[in-house]
Amino acid sequence: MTLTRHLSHAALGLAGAALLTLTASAQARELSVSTVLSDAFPWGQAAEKWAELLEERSGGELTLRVYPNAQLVSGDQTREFSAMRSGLIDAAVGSTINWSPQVPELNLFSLPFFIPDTAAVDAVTQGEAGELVFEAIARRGIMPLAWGENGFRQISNSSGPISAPEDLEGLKIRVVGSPLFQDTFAALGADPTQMSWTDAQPALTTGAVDGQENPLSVFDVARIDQVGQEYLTRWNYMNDPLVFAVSQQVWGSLSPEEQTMLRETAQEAGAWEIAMTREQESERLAAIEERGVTVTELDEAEYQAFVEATMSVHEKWASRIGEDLMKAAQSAIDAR
Ligand code: X2X
Repeated sequence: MTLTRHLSHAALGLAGAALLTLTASAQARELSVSTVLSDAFPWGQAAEKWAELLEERSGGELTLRVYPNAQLVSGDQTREFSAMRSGLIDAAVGSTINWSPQVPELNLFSLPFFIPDTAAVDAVTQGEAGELVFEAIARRGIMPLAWGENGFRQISNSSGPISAPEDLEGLKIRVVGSPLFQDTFAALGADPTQMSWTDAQPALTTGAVDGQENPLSVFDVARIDQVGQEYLTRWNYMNDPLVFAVSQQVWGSLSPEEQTMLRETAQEAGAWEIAMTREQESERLAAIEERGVTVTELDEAEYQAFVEATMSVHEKWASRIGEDLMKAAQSAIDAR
């Protein structure tokens, strides 16, 4: 065999391999999934779990690629929902807070001191209220598939313990870019300032803000204690559920089998992540205390003072959330 023939055989082999790869990738489909937090956090792990389960279940025919740190929206987490709707992002595991500017019903979860414990969270998400919330998301062009959980949000700051609304007086608090938070912290006498998570860490480091609020897992993993946040109050003022979702364009392009796989794997990943987040709560608290953070717990009277100070937020937001949804949520909480 001459050298030229050798070469052309080799070239043919390569072309053949390239062709095979092309055919395989034409059949297999990869969807982009946006998250705000990476897989160092339960939130990012939830998305990775979803990807892992789906790859396995579909035999690699339908896969997910996770893009953390809200990178598909240049860090602007409150644009994630719109980006999914416009087709820039296929799917997301997103926070109810970050999507609430586009889906006002999601403000239900951000109402201060409304959903007080995990039993109440489950009663709301797993019942009629949860269905109404999913319908509200679906009406805006996104197919919701399952619930996850970022967790109960606790307040921290650099200046002193917080056990009464007066302790928040004048404190500059970084809040998420959702208008309800502005109202809650203004009602408490603080000075709220909206910014993305990407901007929050430098703002805490430089002291541009005095405090922030996030679940224990975020405080722990992001080492918020290292940016001067020495005081943390466990006030469970709101829970931040996550929603696994996919754009309706993408949903409509999937076969019924693929739709079932996508939904079931999201539900499994969500249940797995919720259980893990809740189980880890006490270790996280211990780790945070060990690092020298002063943790404040509220007694019943102290808690009530916060409830009363923020009642105006409920009055203002109930109609935007919707009366039927408010009623469904309230009766689920009462019956838990
Ligand atoms: O920005 C935050 O505080 C975070 C990471 O918890 C959310 O995306 C809601």
